[in-house]
Amino acid sequence: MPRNVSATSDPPVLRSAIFPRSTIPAIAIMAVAAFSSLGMTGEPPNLLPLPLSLRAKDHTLSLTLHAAIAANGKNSFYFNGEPNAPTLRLSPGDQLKITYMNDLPANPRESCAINPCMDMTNLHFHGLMVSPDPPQDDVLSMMAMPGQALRYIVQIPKDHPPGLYWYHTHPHGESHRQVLDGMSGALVIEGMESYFPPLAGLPERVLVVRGRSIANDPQAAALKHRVELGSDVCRSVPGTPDEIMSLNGAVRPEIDIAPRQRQFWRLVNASADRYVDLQLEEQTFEIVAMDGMPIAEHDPNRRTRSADHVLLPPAGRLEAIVSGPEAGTRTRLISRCVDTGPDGDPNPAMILADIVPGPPADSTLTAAKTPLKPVLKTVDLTAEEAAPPRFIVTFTEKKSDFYINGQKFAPDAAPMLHAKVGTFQHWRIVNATKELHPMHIHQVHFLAYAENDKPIVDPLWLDTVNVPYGGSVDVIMDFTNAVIRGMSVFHCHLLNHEDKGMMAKILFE
Ligand SMILES: [Cu+2]
Repeated sequence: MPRNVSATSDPPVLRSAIFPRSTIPAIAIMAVAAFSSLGMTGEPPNLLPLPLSLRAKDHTLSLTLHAAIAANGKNSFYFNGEPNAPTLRLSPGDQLKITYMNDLPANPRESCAINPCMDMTNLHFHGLMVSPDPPQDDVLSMMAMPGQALRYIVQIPKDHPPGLYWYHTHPHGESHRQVLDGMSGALVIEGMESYFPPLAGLPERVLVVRGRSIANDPQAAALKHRVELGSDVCRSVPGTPDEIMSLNGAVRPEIDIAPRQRQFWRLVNASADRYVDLQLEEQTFEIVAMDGMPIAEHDPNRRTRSADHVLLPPAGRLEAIVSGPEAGTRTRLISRCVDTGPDGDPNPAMILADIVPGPPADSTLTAAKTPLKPVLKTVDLTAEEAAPPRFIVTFTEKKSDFYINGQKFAPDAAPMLHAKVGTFQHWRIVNATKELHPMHIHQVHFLAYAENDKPIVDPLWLDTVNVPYGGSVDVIMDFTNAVIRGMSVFHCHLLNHEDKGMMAKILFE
C-alpha cells in the first residue's frame, strides 16, 4: 500500500485529532495538532484532517466565503484566503450571515452537465427548516455570476431540531461540477445531547465524505488501489469507477480511537452522485439521528436504532455512537458496494478510513449550559398513510435527459404544485427507470414509511430518500412549519440528473 498517497488530500485542511470543545474560541480557527509519532513505515501517519470550525457568537455567525479556482484547477470554496469549507456551528435561534463572493473566472475552464459552464454559483443549506425566500435558502432567484456577490441572512428558528446539516452550491446546470469539485461543507445545529443525554461527554467527529473524480488524474491507478476492497465484502459491480471517496479531503486517512472508547460520529455523504453503504467493521452504529433529525423527536421512547451498515444516498447524513475496537485490533470504515441498477453508475465497495488505536480523545460534547427543550412531534399519521397519495412524483429518463412527471426543469417554469402550509401530505415517489435516484425536497423532512408498497420497519424522518429502480417509496411530507413558505424545489440528488432536468418547483403557501 503506497502510504505516501496521503499527499493527495484535496484542499489543504488542518490535521488533528479530536479537540476538547472547551478550547474552541467563539469564532476560531482550530489549531494544528502536532503529530509526533511516525507510522510503522517511518512516514507520518495519514491522520484524518479536521476542517476549520466556526461558531456563532452573540447568536450570529458571520463569514465571507469565496468561490474560486484552486491550484488543482477545480472549483473550490475559499475562506480566509485558503481553499477551505469550514464547518458552521449554530444553535437554534441563531442567525447565519454569509457574504458569498463569486471569484470564478468569466471564461470557465471546466465542463458542466449543460455545456458550457457559466461559472454561476449560489448556496443551499441542505435540510435546514428555514425560509426558501431570499436572502435565506433560495436557490432560484439568488444567483451570482462571476464577479458578483450574494448576501445570505438565514434565521435558524428557535424550535429547529439539532443535527448535522450541510451546505453546497446549487446553480441549475452546474451543481454536479461544483459539488464534485468539493464545494460543500458541514453545518451543525447544536444541542443533540438535549435529545439524547448519553451523548454528553462523548468526543465528537464531523466526517465529510466527498466523491473525487479520477477520470483525468495521473494518480488514478494508485488512488483506486488505495481504496480498493476485495470482493469478499460484496459482489463486484461491473464497470470501472471514475470516482473514489475522500474523508475530510483525505483519501483513506487513519482515524484513531482508544479501545472501546465511545465517540459520536456525524457523517455527511457530500458526494455529487455516489451512494455509500457505511459499515464499521466488527461494530454496529447506534444511530441517534438521520438527515439531521434526532430519532427522539418523533420517538421519545426509543431514541436510537442499531444497524450493522447504513445506506446513505448522496446528501444523506448519519449521526451515530461508535466504539473503538478491542485493543490491538485494526478495523476499517468502509462503504459496501451498492447496486445502482442496470443503467446506474458503478458504485463499488471502497475503504474510507483505517481505524487505528489511539489515546482516549477528550470529551467534546459537554452538555449545554441551557439545554434545549426537546420539541416532540409524536403525531398519529396512520390515516394519512392509508389515504391515497395526494401527489405522485414519477422519475423518468431518456438518453441524457431526466424528467419529473414528464417535465424537464426550466428556471422560468411555473410551480409543478402548490402545497398548503399546515398539512401532512402522503406523496408517492415512483422510479420508472433502471437506476436508483435519491429524492430530496428543500426545507422539508418526511417520514419514509413504505418501499415497493411494503411497510418499512422502523421508518425514519429524512430529507433525502433512495427510490429503488422500478419501484416506489411512500412518504408523509411535513408541511406544518409556518416558516417554510414560498417558492422551493424538489429533485433527484444525483446532481448530474438534477442539472439535466430532474427537478421541479413547489410553492408552499
Ligand atoms: Cu436521479
